[in-house]
Amino acid sequence: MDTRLESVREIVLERNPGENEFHQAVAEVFSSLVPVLDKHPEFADASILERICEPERQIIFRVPWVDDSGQVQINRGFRVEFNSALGPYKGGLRFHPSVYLGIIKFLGFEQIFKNALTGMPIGGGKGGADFDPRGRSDGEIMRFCQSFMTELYRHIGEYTDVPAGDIGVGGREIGYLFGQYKRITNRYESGVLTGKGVTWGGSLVRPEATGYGTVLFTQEMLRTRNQTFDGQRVAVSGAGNVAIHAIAKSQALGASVVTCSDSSGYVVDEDGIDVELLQQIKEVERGRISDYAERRGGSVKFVEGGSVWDVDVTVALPCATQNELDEADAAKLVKSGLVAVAEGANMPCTSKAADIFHDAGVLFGPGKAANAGGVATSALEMQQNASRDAWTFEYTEERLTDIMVGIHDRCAATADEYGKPGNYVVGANISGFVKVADAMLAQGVI
Ligand code: NDP
Ligand code: 2IT
Repeated sequence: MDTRLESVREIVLERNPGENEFHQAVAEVFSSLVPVLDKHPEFADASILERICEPERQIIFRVPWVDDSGQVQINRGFRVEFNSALGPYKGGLRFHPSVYLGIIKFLGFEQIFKNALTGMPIGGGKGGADFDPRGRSDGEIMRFCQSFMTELYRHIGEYTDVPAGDIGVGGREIGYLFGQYKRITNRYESGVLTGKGVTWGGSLVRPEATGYGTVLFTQEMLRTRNQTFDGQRVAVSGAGNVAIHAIAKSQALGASVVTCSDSSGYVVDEDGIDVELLQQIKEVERGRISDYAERRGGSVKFVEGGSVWDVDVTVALPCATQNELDEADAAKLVKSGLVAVAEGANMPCTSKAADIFHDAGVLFGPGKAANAGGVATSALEMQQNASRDAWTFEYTEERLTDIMVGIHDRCAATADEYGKPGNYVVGANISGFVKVADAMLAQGVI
């Protein structure tokens, strides 16, 4: 790595000990930036790299709540307001027991460049808690969300910071969070959160947007090789919001999706995943994919503890969590004839896995481009809230499609410009970074 980048990376490692996922996300972006610094020495002169790696504000707070047995529980809440060069901080909230500052900072850092790529006026932020929603009653979820918002409310606002969902935070949680914000502030400030219910300020297509967008981005990558989704054999990992809608859109475009997974294992369904049944089990009953295999019967197989990437496919869409696909998985997929990978999740492929895909000539769509449809549709929700309007499904999906095609084309053009044709990692990192860096330069040393 270049000495300018290496010295900043060392500062990041030293100042943020133990935050491995954050270090990984910084290294991934930096790996693309040498030609940018050569072309724009003014960025290094103004210490843009050092500044962009230091969040503008980091909030860590106690979240006390009472469980159904009357026991007091204490969790740790986070909101990292990373960069506001392009607009109010924007990014999801994750409730998962693995959450700590390093996870929230990796996600917030990614979000800066992802949001820039969408072309919408949104900065980057992320938050969450080390709360495990699994097995908790509806009442416990509500009390947790209310306690979380009792601190968070003072830091957010439609012109300041606009949270949304991520792992463990969906429509139900956004409802409880919004209710508490409204109660404390006495303001019906629709634009303070996105991912709201459609009857009270939410946008149509927001629930589908991340999964749909990932597939639309993949479709554009396939198009550059005169291929389509029709007839592809697809592996999707995860069984949550992103996975379910990635499965639905892949199927609508003629692909056969044969897998989904959760943290206990994966399912292989050679007839194609029954997405309605999966949605019923995951979103209504809040069950597990082992229930799916049981209910679907026939030749459907549930493999406990196994890796979903053991299944031979032509398209892989990792939609569960970070570092879920490593170099061994990548090598195996390449050997069995993989054509394309797109990251529905944030940083699901390790950097070595991504290198293997690139070396093998597999189309590779990095998360900050491929999963940007979710946050882009959140920005469309903010637009609807600001104009007190509600768009149709068709119109909103058309906007999402235009945005995903735009992100694809911008990444491809930037990769060409910097001499790396077909490298969407280089395209996404450079295109996102330059936009934010230009705005930071214009706004002075802040
Ligand atoms: P959900 O909570 O709806 O679903 C998460 C899924 O991933 C579940 O099937 C879960 O299984 C699995 N999973 C989570 N953590 C782990 C883990 N440590 N090991 C194995 N499996 C795991 O979340 P989303 O679908 O919203 O998010 C999935 C990914 O997409 C995340 O990386 C998120 O950051 C990213 N993303 C989400 C966006 C959105 O709009 N929601 C937008 C852009 C990216 P289990 O139930 O067993 O934990
Ligand atoms: O990672 C992401 O982009 C999200 N979880 C969505 C963020 C948002 O503000 O919609």
